[in-house]
Amino acid sequence: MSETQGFLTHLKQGLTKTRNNFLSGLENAFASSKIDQELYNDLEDTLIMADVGLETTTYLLDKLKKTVKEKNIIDSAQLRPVLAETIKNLLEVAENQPIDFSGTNQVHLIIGVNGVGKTTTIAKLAAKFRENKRQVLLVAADTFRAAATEQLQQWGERLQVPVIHHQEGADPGAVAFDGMAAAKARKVDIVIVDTAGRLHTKVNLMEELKKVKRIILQNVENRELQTLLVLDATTGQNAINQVKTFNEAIGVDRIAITKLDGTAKGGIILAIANQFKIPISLIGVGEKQEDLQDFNPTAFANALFE
Ligand SMILES: Nc1nc2c(ncn2[C@@H]2O[C@H](COP(=O)(O)OP(=O)(O)O)[C@@H](O)[C@H]2O)c(=O)[nH]1
Ligand SMILES: [Mg+2]
Repeated sequence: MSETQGFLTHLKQGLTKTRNNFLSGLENAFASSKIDQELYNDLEDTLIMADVGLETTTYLLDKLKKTVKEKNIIDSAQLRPVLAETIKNLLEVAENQPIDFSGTNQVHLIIGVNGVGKTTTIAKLAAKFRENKRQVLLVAADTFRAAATEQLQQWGERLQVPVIHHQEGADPGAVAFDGMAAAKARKVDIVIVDTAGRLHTKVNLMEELKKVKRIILQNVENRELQTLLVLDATTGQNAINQVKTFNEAIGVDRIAITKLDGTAKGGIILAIANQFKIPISLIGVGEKQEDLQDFNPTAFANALFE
């Protein structure tokens, strides 16, 4: 099997739940060859069920109806590829901006609420940089729970990557400061900063993250700071609010969507692409390292329909 085929098979497997749901909905909608209101209603239900959201579902259906008119389509079988193409075009709007795993001078600030998969994603990222012989430094700025630092340290040991950390409860800004100083002293290529994500003190969290970002920027030198927001696909429409909140407070350069393997509602990715135009760079389709993939709109759309 070629590398591309392997990638596609893996993506399809990861999207099994979403795909099965989506395909059975489509089968139902396209059961009759007639293009009528019932078909549009069924399509609407299918998209809403997949967590595409009302706004984006309406957008997609409007596009479809327009194409049906323009191209004078009368058979529902002809509509299916049009839907696939429309979804692909929508996903391309969130033009993916892949992380340059063979690059240098990068600082990645990883943000997102608790449990979305930040630390796991960091480990996967670090492994990919290591594969490209990049020197990586991890910074444990999630000081809220001791377990968070321990988790990152374990990954550091496994991947043979140094981890800068302080005690539980320490100031995350101070950890970030030490992290940047260590990066300079050790001349590492890539710095990845883990952060806390507890939600019950949202205002404090945002203030804390702003401070971490400020301190990184003050010590960034010739490195480029890039903020990656991690979202959990299983949280559904709430992910939309998370993008809004984090983007307004911190600014988000890239989005990673994890746990697409664990949900039938992978359509959330369409809602995010349509509503924010922030590049979706990475998707997580499982817990293993190879389960973190560069997001490819065409492959994703194909994986949904095939
Ligand atoms: N199924 C699945 N689980 C994931 C994925 N990414 C992360 N997880 C799991 O989600 C849980 C929380 O991850 P963690 O990285 O600790 O989240 P954090 O609190 O944001 O740092 C862990 O059990 C991970 O193994 C994914 O893409 N798929
Ligand atoms: Mg964590």
